[in-house]
Order: sequence, then C-alpha cells, then structure tokens
Amino acid sequence: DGFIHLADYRPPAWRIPSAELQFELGPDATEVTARLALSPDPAQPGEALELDGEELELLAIALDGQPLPPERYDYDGRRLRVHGVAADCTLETRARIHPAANTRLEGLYRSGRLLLTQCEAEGFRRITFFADRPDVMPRWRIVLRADRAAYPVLLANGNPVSTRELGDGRHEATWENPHPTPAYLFAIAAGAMERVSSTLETMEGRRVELNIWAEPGDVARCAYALGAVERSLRWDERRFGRCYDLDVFNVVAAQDFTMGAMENKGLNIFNARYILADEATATDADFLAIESVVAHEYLHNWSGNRVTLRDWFQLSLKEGLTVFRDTEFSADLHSRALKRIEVVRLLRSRQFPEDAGALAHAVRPDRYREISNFYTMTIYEKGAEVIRVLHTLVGEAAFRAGMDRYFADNDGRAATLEDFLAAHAAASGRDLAQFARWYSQAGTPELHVTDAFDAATGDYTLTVTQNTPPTPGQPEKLPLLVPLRFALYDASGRAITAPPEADAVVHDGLAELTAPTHVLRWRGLGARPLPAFNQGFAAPVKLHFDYTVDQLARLARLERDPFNRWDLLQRLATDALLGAAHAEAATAALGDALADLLADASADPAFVAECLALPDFDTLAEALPEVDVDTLVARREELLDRLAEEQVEGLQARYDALADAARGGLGGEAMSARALRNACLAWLTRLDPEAKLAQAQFDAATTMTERLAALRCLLHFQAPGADAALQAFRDAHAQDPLVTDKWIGLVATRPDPEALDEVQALMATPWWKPANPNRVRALLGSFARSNPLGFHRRDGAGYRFVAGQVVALDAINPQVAARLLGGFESWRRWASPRRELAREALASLEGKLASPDGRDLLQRLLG
Ligand code: BAL
Ligand code: ZN
Repeated sequence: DGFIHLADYRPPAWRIPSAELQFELGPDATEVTARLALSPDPAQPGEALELDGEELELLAIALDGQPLPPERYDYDGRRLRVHGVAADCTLETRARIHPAANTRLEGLYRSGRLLLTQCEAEGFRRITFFADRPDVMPRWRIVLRADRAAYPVLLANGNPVSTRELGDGRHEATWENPHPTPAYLFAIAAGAMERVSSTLETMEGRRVELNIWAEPGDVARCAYALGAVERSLRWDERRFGRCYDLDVFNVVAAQDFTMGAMENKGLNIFNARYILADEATATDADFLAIESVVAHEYLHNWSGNRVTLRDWFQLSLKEGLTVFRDTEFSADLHSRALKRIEVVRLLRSRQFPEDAGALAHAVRPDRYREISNFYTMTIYEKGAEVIRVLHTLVGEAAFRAGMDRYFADNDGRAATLEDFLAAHAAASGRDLAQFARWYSQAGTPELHVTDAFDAATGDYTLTVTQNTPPTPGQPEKLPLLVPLRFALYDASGRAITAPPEADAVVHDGLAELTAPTHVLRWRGLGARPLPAFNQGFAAPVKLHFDYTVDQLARLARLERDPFNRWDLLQRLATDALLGAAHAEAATAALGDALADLLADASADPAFVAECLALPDFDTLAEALPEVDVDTLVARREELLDRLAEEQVEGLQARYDALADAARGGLGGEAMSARALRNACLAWLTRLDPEAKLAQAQFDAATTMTERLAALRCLLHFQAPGADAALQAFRDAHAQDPLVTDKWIGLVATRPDPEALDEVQALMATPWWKPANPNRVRALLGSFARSNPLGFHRRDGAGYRFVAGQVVALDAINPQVAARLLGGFESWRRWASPRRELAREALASLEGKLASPDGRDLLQRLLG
C-alpha cells in the first residue's frame, strides 16, 4: 500500500559520525564528493549498508580509499547498496547533479543567479548519497568551489573556516558545522549576494555576526528582517533561556522557494517574500508576517535543530512547538489579543476544515506515504494549540521548567513526542497519558454545554459533553483532556467567583474535562447567571451553547478581554448569517455592537478592524453540514451591505479621524490606524458605485498598505477607475516579482465567477511563471482557496481548470501542485451539483499524476 508506519521505526543500522562534502559548483552541472565516516550499530550487526540517493549520476565510489569494483555495489536510482562491509569504514562517492534543470526546488537548484538548497524533508538525497533520515546526525565539513565572478559569496552551515583562490578564476570556501545535524538541515547558498549585518553578544558571551543576504538590488529591503533576527535572538534568551550557538547566523532571501522559509543550521534560506520589505512595497501585514517567520526559523535553532526529530512522524514536535514559540514571541512584542485573533481565525478557516475533511490526520500521524504532504495546518497550527493546552494545564512556570528539561535531556539528540511528554510530566508532576491523545486522535473536538437553573433552590448546573467526529481511518474517538475555561456573571454583571462542585478537577476558572460528560454545579444562586466559555480560546474545540441574542450581546459588553469580545461578535455574526431563527435579532445586535465600537475612540483601531471583519467563507462553510456556495456568499454580502448602510456615518467618521495617525511609519499606532481605515474603506466602497474614496486613497497613498487596500476595493467592486489603477500599479512594480504577486492575487480573488476568465487570460501572458511557487500561489492558490465564486463556479469550470493545472504543475514542482490539489479537501460537503462536479474533476486526475505527492493526495481525497 506504500505506507510507512510509525510502528515500524528502527534505529539506523549505520551511523555517520562525520561527513565531509566538496562541491564543484556550476548551474548546469555540479559535482559533489562526499566522504562519510560509517559505523555499524553494534545492536544491529550484519545489516547491509544502504544509502539514499535520488536521480544522482554516480561518477566514482571508493571504500577506505580503494575504488569499488562494480560487483561490490549497486544503485537503482533511489538506493545505493554497498556489499560486504561490516565494520567502521570511510565511503567516498562522487556524483553529478543538475541544479538549473531542477524545477522541483528540492536538493540543489538555481534561483535567479543564485545556487541554493532545500533539503527538508527528503531533498538531501538529491544532492549526494546519504542516510537521509533525521536520526542520522554527523558533524559536517563543507567545501564549496565555484567561479568567483559568478559566485563571489559561498555560504554553508556552521562557521566559516577558511577561503582561498584556486586559479582559473575559481575560489573555495570551507565551513564547519560542529553540532550534530541531520541532513534535512544541510544548506549551501552561492552567488552574487550583498548583505546587511550586525553583531550581537549572546547572554553566554558569544559574539555573533548576523547577516541577511539578498541579490544586490534587494539588499536595501533587508533591514527590517535583520531587526527581526535581533529581536528573536533576545526573546529566546529572555523567555526560554536559549542562546545562539555559532559565530555567524546567515539568512538568504530567494525568489524561488517552495516553502515560506527553512531553518537550516546557521544558514536559514527564506522565500524572499518573508525577508524583503519597505513601506513602498510591503504591507503592514507583510512586515508582521516577516517578523514572525524570521522568529519561527530562528527559534527552530533549539526546537528542531539542537533537539531534532527521531523520524518524520514527530514533525509537529518541532513545528507545533516552534509555532507556539513564534506566536508567543509576537504576542509578547505586540498585542497578545490581536495575535490570538489572527491565530484563531486561521484555525477556524483552514485547520478546522482540514480536520473535518478528506485529508484529516492526527498531529502525530501513524502512517504516511509522502511526508511532504504533512506540512499542514494540523501539524503546525493544531500542533501549536496542543502545546498551548499543555501550557494552560500546567501554567507558565511548570511549562518553562518542562521546556528546560526537554532541552537539557535531549540536546544533540533526535527526540520523540514521548521524550517531550516525559520532560513535561517530570517537571509538572502530572500524568500526561490522556493529554497525549491530542496527538494521536484527528478531528476537532466538539463540546456541547447545556444549563439548568432551579429557581426554588438556586442550583445552577452546567452539563458538558464532548465528542470528536470520525475522521478517515479513525471511526471511534476517546475523550480528550480539555481545559475548559468558564465564567459566570450575575444579574449585575459581576463575575461569580465561588467554584462549582464538579466531577472534574476545577481550578482558576478552568475545568479539566476528561470524561464524555461532566457536570458543574453551583448552589444557592439568587438568579440564573450568564455563563461564558473557552475564554482566550484555551482549547481548540468547537463549543456549542444555545445563547439567546440578548445573552450574547450582553456578554460582549461584559467581557473585558478583547479576544473574548471579538469572539462573541464573531458568534453574533455567525448567528446573523446562519442562525435562521434569530438571524434578524443577531444582525441588529451586531450592528449595535459595531456602532459602539466605531464610536469608541479609546478602542484600539486594529481591534475594531478585526471586529468589522466577519467570519470568512471557509469558516462559515465549516459550520454547515452541507455548503450551498451561492447562498452562503450572497448572505454574507447582503449582511455586509446592510451593515455598511447602517454604519455609514461611524465608518466615515473613523476613516477621516484616523487620517493623521495613519501617516506615522511602522509604529503600532500607525499600523493600527491604517488597519481600521482600510476596513472602513472596504465597507464604504459598498455604498459608493464610483468608488471615489478608494480612488482618492489609491492616488494619494504613500504606503503599500494603503495603496493595495484601495486597489482591492477598485478591482473587487469593479469601479470605473479599476483598469487604469491596475495598469498604473502593474507598471510601477513591473520589475518586482513580490509586488506583482500582489496584484495578481487581487485579480484572482475578484468575487465573480468570471474571475476564472481573467485568471486564464493571465496564464497566456509573460506574467505567468509556473516554475515560481510564489507566482503559482498568487494566481492559482488564491483562486482555488480564496475565490469561492470563481473556484466553485456552478458549471464546474473552476474545478476542471484547477485540476488541469495540478497536472501541469505536478511535472514541474510536485509540492506546489499537491498544495493546490488540497483546495478540494472539503469536496464531499459541497452541495449538488458541485460535489459531483468536483468528484469528476478529481477522477479525471487518476493516472495523470506522476509524483508520489500528487498520487498520495489524490488517493486520500477520493478515498
Ligand atoms: N521546516 C520547514 C519550514 C518551517 O516550518 O520552518
Ligand atoms: Zn517550522
């Protein structure tokens, strides 16, 4: 069946204590010589020596300095087997690879004039012969040789050791990485790059040079990213006591990159979109994303690199943990509530649907066919939420002690989830056996809460039941350990602090649910209280409680924490859109709440902007058993139109009042002002067929944040000035691929079935660059994921189009193609005729996808 199973794990039969690689770099052909010290595991004597190697041209092979005759080895294009070795030895191979022809962007490839690598998860085997698994961790010496004129800068993992001239215009640089490091963290980068730098001294007294490298024209836009590295380094020292451990930390920006960025030891390689920024070309959201991705990769140096993974089933052990760490970083540096809102929006719009769809899988899956398909919302975002659950259960002090212990016990090792849990269990004194089910059980848990009040006795009870719906391969679910936060408010709005009697552990306004049903009981209350739940979204669950509209509106006023208020307004908006019985009342209450917020000059404008952003299509769709796309989109648009009309004065007043504050650079206040002004602009443009305000903002904008928001309004509302504005924007940034991606994304997401025609038209222009992952995501990814009316066209043309592009892209970059195919994950819930049309589009792919990535995903989708 092609599956690799967690239960089949065996330690490597051969260890590789040290590896020395030498590269003769060239874009068309690169020769890689690898000298590996090999040592058999004494516990597994007699095991054959087998190394991974994919599409390598083997030029020479020698064992302990002696060339190997052909009968001593075989290589089938995937595995190299060396026969008749049983003891410590040195294997030397020389292989040729072809970077410029490598459109998969895995292994060594060319991006612009740079040569660079991407190895996670299994790209290193496309560079040289090796045991390409994370539990094989040599110390590395890397020698790079290249033509000096074309490749003046030669970077690799670790510390620089020496450089020298070779004659013939070639030069050489040697790097050493003294930390045991798996091959997926290997990296080199070569080419004409410039840098911005600074030097810091770590808490342990190590002087570290920080460099951000980019192609010469881009280096002026690297300063913000450099600052983000400095902030990340300091934050990890302060909050987790973790110091950086090499003399240099290099970061390279690349225009062609499949992922967002990569945490290679000492040499992070980034998608340029997460490095390059200035106010004229990047939005405020881009700046914040850059800071958080820079932090994410930096923070991997401990959670991923110093302590790495035993096997790929443990992927969330580094990814969920590092997302948890980077969100804490952002929350500590900026607004905790706004960060939480951003994360919860992402969970609800993307991870919950994944967990409810054809591709659902556990945070630690127990089998996979292609690991590339597991860099998912569940591994990353749900994985981070599960860490947050642990943090909530044990508290900050015990959590920190558990992390210290995890790092101390596993430093330099390839760890498992069990190692992580053991460290936290020891530090907190808690049994984490039931908590661990969060890792093995897929699906989003649902909590149903009902209440009862006995006026005669004053007894108030909350009954909480939990269940997790079945997911592919997991029909039966067990109860999870869920920390349920709750509060009760009395008639005067005061919190009732008396703890309930409960058949669950209760502390600090939190009940630890462990069973299918729990009852919390308060005695002798004077009147029926108003309950509130899951404040701060402490548990990543769907919580159902049958509030009246009045109760919701009242709670939204009582709650002081901005996240909770936002969450209650989202709930009101959901009721206004989907709650047939009291939709009208919910709409009115939502309108009142928004009017109050717009009138409240003391409210953080960015927070008000979040409240104006109603739940998106995906979030709403996920709450429905069956999705009727046209009805859902139409209802949402109607609600927005109506609210805009009702709030027009408040919107205009806020838009005008914030004009000065919006002009102030990258400070929080200015960003906040721009966020609310742009939210107001989008609502106001609904009432303004000429889009005069948007046109004026577009013409006068001094920042990309303002200009792009105005352009979106002009394009999406088809304003008279839309075409001219688009052309002006396009021409002004024609040389900048990242800004070009922005307007392409706007065209692809115009909410109209005919957007498909424009997407197809763009594919016939030079703007279409199918080998560039950012461009594919801008055009096709945003069409399939963020244009419900286009993708879900009634005639099925959107599905057929995307399916056709998946075939074309599968031959270029299978990971990018597989991502696009993931847009079908919820197809079974799409109402007829879309379900049938989607099934046909998927079925048409059978036999047409060559990559393991595409084939695995298609099988799971059609499952
Ligand atoms: N490890 C892959 C990129 C990231 O999550 O940092
Ligand atoms: Zn990561």
